Amino acid sequence: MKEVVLYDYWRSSASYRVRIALNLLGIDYTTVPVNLLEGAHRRPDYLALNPQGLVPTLVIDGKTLTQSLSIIEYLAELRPECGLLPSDILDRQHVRALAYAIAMDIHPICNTHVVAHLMTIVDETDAREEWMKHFISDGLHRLEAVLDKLDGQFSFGDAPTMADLCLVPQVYNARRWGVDMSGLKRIVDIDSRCAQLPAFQAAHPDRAKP
Ligand SMILES: N[C@@H](CCC(=O)N[C@@H](CS)C(=O)NCC(=O)O)C(=O)O
Repeated sequence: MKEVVLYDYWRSSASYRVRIALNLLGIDYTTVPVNLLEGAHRRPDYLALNPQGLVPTLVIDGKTLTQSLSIIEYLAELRPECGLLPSDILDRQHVRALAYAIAMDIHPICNTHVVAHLMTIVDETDAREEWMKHFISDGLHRLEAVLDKLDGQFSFGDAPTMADLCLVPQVYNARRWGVDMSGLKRIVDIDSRCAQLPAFQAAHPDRAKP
């Protein structure tokens, strides 16, 4: 396999998802930090790679891949035995639904450029914190209600799937913004189970920080 390169930002949850996936699959990769705070994702060299100007971007097998979930699905299809997506079509739908509840319902409204725009149209200095806390907490409580109906050690079943790859970074983010996690027992339990696994540990922002 040619060199695998992940363009990421240490605190980006979409990048964190892909780091966990690569670690779980045992794929060696090097990272190129794209500093969102310095606007590196809007510079021409990065836009040439990822015209959306978002992280992550993965270069693998000589191909340039964008969008964290489609990258994870690519890896899952490349290595079906890894179990990131279940083999059963209905189980796969359930895993995608859990992953999308985070990646499509919570994450986009809490993205850097969204909240940066909010701060240009409101006067309250604490609007950013309020916004993040509100939408992350609301989204996680809805997800908790779904997870409560499912058994298993992880989000879906007894091994990590794409759903956990989305959950763990979102929980990291929730804690960072001071979301009260007390009503989210199932989520907290799954997160601490994942935290025991080396693939999740190695992907943690504290380890990814340049
Ligand atoms: N749907 C995309 C979202 C990627 C995304 O929004 N990444 C964030 C970091 S987590 C980003 O690049 N934000 C830059 C910005 O908002 O300007 C994916 O899953 O890859």
